[in-house]
Amino acid sequence: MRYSAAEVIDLERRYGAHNYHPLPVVLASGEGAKVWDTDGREYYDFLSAYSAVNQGHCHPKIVNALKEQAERLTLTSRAFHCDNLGVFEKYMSDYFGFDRFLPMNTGAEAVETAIKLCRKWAYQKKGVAPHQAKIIVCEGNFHGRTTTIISFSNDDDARAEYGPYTPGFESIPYGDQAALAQALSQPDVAGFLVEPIQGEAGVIIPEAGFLKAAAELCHKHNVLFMVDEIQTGIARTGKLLAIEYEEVRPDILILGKALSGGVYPVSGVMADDEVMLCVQPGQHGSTYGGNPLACAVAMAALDVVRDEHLAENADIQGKAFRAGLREIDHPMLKTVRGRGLLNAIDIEPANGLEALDICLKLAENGLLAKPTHQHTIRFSPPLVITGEQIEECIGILKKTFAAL
Ligand code: IF1
Repeated sequence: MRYSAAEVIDLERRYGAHNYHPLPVVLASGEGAKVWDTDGREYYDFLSAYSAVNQGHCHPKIVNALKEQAERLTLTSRAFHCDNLGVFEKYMSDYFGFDRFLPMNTGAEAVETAIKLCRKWAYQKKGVAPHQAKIIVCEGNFHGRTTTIISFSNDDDARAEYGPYTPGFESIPYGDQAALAQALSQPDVAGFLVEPIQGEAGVIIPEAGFLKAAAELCHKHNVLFMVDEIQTGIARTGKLLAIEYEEVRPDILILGKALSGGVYPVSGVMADDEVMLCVQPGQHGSTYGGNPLACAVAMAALDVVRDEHLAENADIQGKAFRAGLREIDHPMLKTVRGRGLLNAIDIEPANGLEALDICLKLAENGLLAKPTHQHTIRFSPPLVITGEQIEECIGILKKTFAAL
C-alpha cells in the first residue's frame, strides 16, 4: 500500500469533487457478505453498494466471466455486431418474460430510456399531440441523477439549482390510488413511473394492492405502467422482482445495479414488441450499452441468482433479520420494516445521538450501514448472507444498541 487510509481520504478531499459524504472507512477487498479495510479490519456489508452487490462481493463465477470475456473482446460499439449480444438479449427475454431487451449501462440511463420509449409510444401508438406527453411519477421518488430525472424529484438536495427543468412530469403522493386514478384520467398521459418500494425515501412499502390497482388503472387509461426495479429487483426483496408480490406485469421493466452483481455497470429496459419497436435505428443508443463484457457479466450474474436461490435466501434471511431486530428493546429504535433483505429502521434521536452516530458505532463493531435521510438506517446485505451470519449481525446490532 502506498497510502494510509487517512491519506486516501485526504486525497479524495483534496482532489475529488465533494458530492458525497462517505463513512470514514477505506475498503480494500471483499468476499461474499464481507469487506475488509486497508488495515485488514473485517466488516459485514449492509449496504451492498446500494443493492448492486446482491450476489456478494467478487463472486468467482461473475469475476471469471469478466476475465474470460476481457481477454477476448471488450467493446465493439453497436456499429457492428458482437457475438454475445443477441445471446444475452434472448437470455433476458427468457429470464424475465418480455419480448425484448434494450441494454444501457447505469440505472439513470435505463430510466431515461424508459421515458424516451414511453414518449415515442405515446406519439406513435396512443396519438398524443406533439410535445404534450405527460408522465405521472410519485412524490419521494428516486430514479437517478440526470437533468431530466431530477426535474421530477422533490428532494431539494438532488434538484436545487440544476434548472431549467424538463417539463412533462406530474407527481402524485406515493401509494395514493385515488390521486393516481385522477391523474391518469387526464388527456395526454403517456406513462406512470413507479418504484415498487421507495428505497431512497427510506424503504417505503406502499399499501397492499397499490401496484395491482396501478397496473389496472394504467391498462384502463391506455397508459404505460413503468416499474423501476433497479434497487428492488434481482431477488433483493425475496422475489426475483418486487412486483411479483402483487402479481403484476409492467409494460416497461427497468433494471440495473445487481443485473451485473456489482462487477461492471449493466442496466436496461424490457418491453414487448408494441413498445420496444417504436424506437428505430439512430433514435437511441450508447457507446458501451450492450458491450461484450456487459453481456458476459450480466448472464453470469443472473445465473448466480437462479443457481444459488438468492430470492429464496433473501426471503428467509430477511424474516430472520427483522425478527432479530424486533428483539431489540431500545427507546432509540422506533420501527423495523422491510421485505426480503431490503430493510430499514427508524431512529429516535436521543442523548445527542442520531442515525449517523449509530452507523459509526456499528462500523466500529464490524457492520457497515448508511443512514438515508436523517433518521433512517437501511440494512441491505448481499443476498448470499447465511443464517449464521445474520445471527452474528443481530448480535452486533444488539451489542451496539445496548451500549448507546
Ligand atoms: C447515488 C439512494 C439507493 C435507484 C432507483 C434508479 C437509480 C437508483 C430506484 C439510478 C440509484 C442510488 C444511486 C446512489 C444512491 C442510490 C440510492 F439512496 F439514492 F436511494 F440505491 F438507495 N432507480 N440509486 O435507487 O441508478 O444511475 O445510480 O446506476 O449516490 O446516487 P444509477
